[in-house]
Amino acid sequence: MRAGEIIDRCRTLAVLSEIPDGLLRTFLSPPMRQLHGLLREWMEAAGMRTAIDAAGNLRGLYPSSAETPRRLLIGSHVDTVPYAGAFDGVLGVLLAIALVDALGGRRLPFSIEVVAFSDEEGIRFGAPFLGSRALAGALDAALLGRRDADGISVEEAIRAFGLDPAALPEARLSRGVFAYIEFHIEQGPVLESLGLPLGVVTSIAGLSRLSVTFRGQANHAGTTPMHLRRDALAAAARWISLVDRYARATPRLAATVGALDVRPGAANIIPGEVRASLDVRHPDDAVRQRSTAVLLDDARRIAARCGVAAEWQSHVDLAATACDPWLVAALGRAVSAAGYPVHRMPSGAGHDAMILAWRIPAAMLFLRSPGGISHHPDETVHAADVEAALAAGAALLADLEQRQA
Ligand code: HGY
Ligand code: MN
Ligand code: MN
Repeated sequence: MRAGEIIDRCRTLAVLSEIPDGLLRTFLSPPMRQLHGLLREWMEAAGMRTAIDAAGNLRGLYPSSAETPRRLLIGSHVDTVPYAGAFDGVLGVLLAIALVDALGGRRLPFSIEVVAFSDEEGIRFGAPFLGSRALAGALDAALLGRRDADGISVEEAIRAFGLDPAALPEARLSRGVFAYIEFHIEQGPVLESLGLPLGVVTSIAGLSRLSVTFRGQANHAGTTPMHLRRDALAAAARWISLVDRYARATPRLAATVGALDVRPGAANIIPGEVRASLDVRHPDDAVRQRSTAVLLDDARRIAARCGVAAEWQSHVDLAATACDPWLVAALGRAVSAAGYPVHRMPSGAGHDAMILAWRIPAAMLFLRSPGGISHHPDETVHAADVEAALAAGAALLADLEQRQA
């Protein structure tokens, strides 16, 4: 399968959306069923047996040449952020299917399992990595009890999709899985700035995600004098500009307020309550934790000055993750064997690989992001870079085959 067909498949999947004016596909939403239908077809055409596990992950198994539990896992996620591009996540699944397809029925001394994770972005339930957590045995009761905007819990969503939460233990990684590889777009400007097609990921930045709520007093916008107001949005706005200033002054820190929910939300009412998201990333966990604590302390201090209250809830606190050194070296060898320059680099974005790394060796190969843009409809890839990733992936399989034969 050539790069053009892989890109076409990504664009075919990109129309399977919950919204009419862009791409949004969340955990076990209706478009996910259509996506499973297409991916199963493509997986089965490549010689895989397919199944959907209790967490909604679609899994394709390409058997090995002999009776062995040894298995290589290759995958990525198929859910998206709102108004997403066509490649974040799905490209990794389609590259995995193409690598199996390229074997043309030839069996390796290990089986290959391709996995399309049901939820990595965490958009529906505010908690990311639900799919890969199921493989790691970490989709716990607290997560299963989280509710979406309609009050539906994760567990109820699983049942509504026709799956059985009681079968979650069967979704766990099988005993013989020896490694996880994820192909993914870089989602940033580095490879493009260096003029490189591929990047071998050495580590993944740690990730904190919280919601910060400012509570003041809704009141009439025309009759309430400025000095008598307890304006939740005015306080939040002061804090948000401080988040931006603090992050710009802290090397390698990324801090983002990406979502604001303003209540009651009318032009002639002083905002009584504002719920702000806070996303903090850094390669060093101590810096990330300290920065998060400073920003929350600032929220409380600014709120007090504005006569409002501030409180917060943590949703994600994931440690920075080192990719497996042996796999990083093997990916480097494969990229070189495929005839491309080897560039090692950290990942600022979070990925399912950081969850799989709790249980098995995990590593990633990045493809250049033209324009350095992602989580945006303009996200794209070069066909030549998809060809490069296919060649490197085939070289990796050959290397693993030789070492295990
Ligand atoms: O947010 C992230 O880093 C990833 O896109 N889920
Ligand atoms: Mn993403
Ligand atoms: Mn992604």
